[in-house]
Amino acid sequence: MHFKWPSEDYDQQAELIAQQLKQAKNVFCIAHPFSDGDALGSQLALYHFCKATGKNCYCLNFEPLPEQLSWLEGSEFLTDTLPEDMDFDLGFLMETTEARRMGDRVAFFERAKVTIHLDHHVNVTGLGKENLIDDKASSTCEILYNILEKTGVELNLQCCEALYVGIMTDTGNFRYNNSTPRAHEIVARLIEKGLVVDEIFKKVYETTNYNRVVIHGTAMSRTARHCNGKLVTSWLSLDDFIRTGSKEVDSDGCIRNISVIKGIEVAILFKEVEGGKVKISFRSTGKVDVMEISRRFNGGGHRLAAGAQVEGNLDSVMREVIEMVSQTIEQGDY
Ligand SMILES: [Mn+2]
Repeated sequence: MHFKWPSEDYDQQAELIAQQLKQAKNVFCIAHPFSDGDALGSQLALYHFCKATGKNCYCLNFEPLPEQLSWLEGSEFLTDTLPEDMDFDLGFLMETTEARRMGDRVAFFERAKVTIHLDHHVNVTGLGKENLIDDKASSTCEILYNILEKTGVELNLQCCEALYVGIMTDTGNFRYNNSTPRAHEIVARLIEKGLVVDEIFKKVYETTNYNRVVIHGTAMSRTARHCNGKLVTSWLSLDDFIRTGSKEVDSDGCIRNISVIKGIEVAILFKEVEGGKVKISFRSTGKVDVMEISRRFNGGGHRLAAGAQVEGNLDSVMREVIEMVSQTIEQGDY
């Protein structure tokens, strides 16, 4: 079941989860692999809330954090195991569209007496005993805020900061159309608690490294046009990452650089990753439903931003995807 804020159903569900959280003693949370601001923000906000209210909270995370996020307080307590002898009252699954994307980490979810799934993606099946999924929410952090608000507990600065980073990054700095009145309302409350927003902005967006600039430049220099300029693409190979000494997280945001070209409908970035696989990121400027396209490659996401990961070599994957998307655009089949 999906919930839409504001409604009585939403309110009741948020209240129910808030009560369960208040009563819980031992809590853990998992989010999707390769944390973004919303995945990590929602985990750490829950952590700070639990810590402040005398609960144990374990934030499971299995990959290195991007530098732009690793400064968030609580990041140092991320873990990849749960204590064997602990009974967990609640296990949260944040920001996860489907179990398949979670791999082995789904096994952790079974350790909790009650599981709770929070998410804001489209067409997400609730994987928890309790779910609060609202595809109109700006972010998972917004949904978590709505729950924490119901507890009546005053949120501390670290919790507010984590929630703010989630909402800020998922709304593209309050520019995308998910920057709803509710998102702004929540952010206003968070700022009231004393957040220094320009410092947060600088840490997230203006702390870059040389490798990042070089890998972005590499992707930009390979921008190619197809379909009379309605489709633009670029690519990065494993060799590019090795040659420039950059990691995959350094290429985050590359697709934004190429999707700002006037007149395009779709932008695609192909990234070769370990294990003979290619990661594909899709962006639409409005007309084309790229979530629908990514589904054809077993991916998912949102209507305007989606992704997939497929097996195959970079050249052949690129050829196949570009041809398919070109046909979709030419046929006006979207
Ligand atoms: Mn999100």
